[in-house]
Amino acid sequence: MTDHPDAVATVQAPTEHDGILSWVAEVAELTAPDRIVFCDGSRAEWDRLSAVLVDKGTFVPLTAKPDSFWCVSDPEDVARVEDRTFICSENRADAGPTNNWVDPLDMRTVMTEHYRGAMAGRTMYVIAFCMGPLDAEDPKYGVQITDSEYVAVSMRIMTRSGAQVWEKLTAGTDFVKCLHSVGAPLGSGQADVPWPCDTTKYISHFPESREIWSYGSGYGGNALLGKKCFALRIASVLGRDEGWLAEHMLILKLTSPQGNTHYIAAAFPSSCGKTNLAMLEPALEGWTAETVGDDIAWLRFGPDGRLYAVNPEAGFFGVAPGTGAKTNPNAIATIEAGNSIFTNTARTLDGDIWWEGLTDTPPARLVDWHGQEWTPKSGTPAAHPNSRYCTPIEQCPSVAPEWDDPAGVPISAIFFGGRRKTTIPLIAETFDWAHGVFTASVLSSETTAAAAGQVGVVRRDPMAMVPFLGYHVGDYFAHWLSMAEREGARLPKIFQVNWFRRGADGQFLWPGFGDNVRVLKWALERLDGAAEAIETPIGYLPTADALDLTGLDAAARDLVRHALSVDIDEWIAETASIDDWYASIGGDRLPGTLREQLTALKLRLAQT
Ligand code: GTP
Ligand code: SPV
Ligand code: MN
Repeated sequence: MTDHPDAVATVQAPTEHDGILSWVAEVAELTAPDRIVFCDGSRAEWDRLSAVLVDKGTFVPLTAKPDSFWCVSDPEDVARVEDRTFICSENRADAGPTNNWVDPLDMRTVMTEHYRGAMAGRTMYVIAFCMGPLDAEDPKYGVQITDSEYVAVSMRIMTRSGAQVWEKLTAGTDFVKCLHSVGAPLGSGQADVPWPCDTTKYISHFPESREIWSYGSGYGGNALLGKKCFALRIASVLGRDEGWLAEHMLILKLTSPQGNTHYIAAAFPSSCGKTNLAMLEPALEGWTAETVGDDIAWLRFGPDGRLYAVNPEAGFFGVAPGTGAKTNPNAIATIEAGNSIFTNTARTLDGDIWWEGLTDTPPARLVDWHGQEWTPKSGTPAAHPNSRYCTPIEQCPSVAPEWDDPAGVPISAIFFGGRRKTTIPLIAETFDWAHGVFTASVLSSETTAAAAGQVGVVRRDPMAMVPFLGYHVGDYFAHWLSMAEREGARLPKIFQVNWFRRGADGQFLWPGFGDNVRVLKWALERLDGAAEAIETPIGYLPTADALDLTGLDAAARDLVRHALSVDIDEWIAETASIDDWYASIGGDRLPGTLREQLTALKLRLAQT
């Protein structure tokens, strides 16, 4: 224990790490908080901070679930802000064409003025956290400074944090500096608002110095800096430099009726089905699915040349709408256990939460995500489409015992998917690693409410990572391709999937959710060549009979045939759009292998 004097107050810091203490003092001097609290991550602290949030009117305690709270954000602070997210690399070229870039010195200058006095009237919390298991060989630590109690309690759910981490963060230990302010200083005597934030927002990353500066937002992906900012944007740079991959992927353990276990990883863009697949209840008898992670995977080579996946997080920050007892019973059971925060869902009058898809029919009266009275006649969604639940992974009934294993789990297959009404079939197996990387590099999806901006517009989202890359997308592709050059590498097979293809009537062609196990079953059978496939220009697809459709009726089976079809004209149009995408990356950074893959695809399509 060290008595650390600084400009603001004398605080008992639970560390003697000079780098942390001097940084905390420097930030306190700049942001001028009333007091500094070093978080210990205890239950008592959770109780204390949630009581503060209830007092402020941010949290409404739920009586229907233990230790759980409902809150609504500022209506302008409901999602990630991609146009305000910056990769401030020393050289503009290193951020690449998919990121916003500002010179790091200019960004520091501008943001320093925003931070000046920004914590006045507030408490500054210092949160030590670790992304991934605490006893990992090379644990990745972060320290987040924030002036938001909401962020502090959410970080306690989403990361390994508190006393256990302070203990490990001994003098000289590396950590990522994560600075966050909601940007809403309080004058003396000024009352706080339930959701303080600023209209100006910056989510800035300094990849060379491994720092994150976030200002103006309280929303998850903008404010819980361990998640997208650290575990994806900064970690992608660490992975590039250290020979591993930080990916927007779920991790799932699947066991067949014969007792064969495989671990798979799957990358889908935001709000495109990762959490639901990570928790699926298999529709096929005898299959077991267990959850290792639902949003982020760190993939490293093991001594046997296989890729091992670790979930760097400790909680779920899941999309609420569409989550119900039929679609995702494991998510429902996880939140029923309590200790959860619900943001921008609706609330019932008897102390519970509700959202579209939780039940078939809504309650007669609700408080909606604007805090207004709502009835089914209101004509507006009761919950925001990007409303979220924040809940501990350990409460999930389907959690795999190895979810916290520092060695990770060996990945047999990787799935890339998006939300596409047309073109992309239910499943296709890629020909080899290079073709798999090509397929992932041209992944596309309709935009969702997870990010501010237009919803439903098709965009390229390579590896579902376009909003989360800390460096040049062309270099990232080269890094993916280089995995195959590692001596002794035994890489997973790569598949492409699309749960969201629609018929002429606008209805989904595939039932999705628990039925997705049928598709995974075929893919796993392909690993040892047991399942039937036909070769198409885009990859190997299941024959009509190769998918196990036991229990689906004739009408559903008909739709599956459509979901599996490869429409050559649609694909020729797709390759034209891929030309534009690749042109935007630029010839000097796009690996030649991928350009050759595109040429080969065009040739196969022309010959069909
Ligand atoms: P992020 O947390 O934003 O990264 O999203 P995610 O990829 O984890 O998406 P999630 O599983 O939360 O699903 C988003 C939405 O898609 C929810 O409304 C789900 O109900 C819906 N969804 C998920 N899986 C399926 C599926 O197989 N079929 C259909 N039709 N909808 C699905
Ligand atoms: C996503 O948008 O992909 C999320 C939610 O998983 S957030 O953490 O807010 O980015
Ligand atoms: Mn995500």
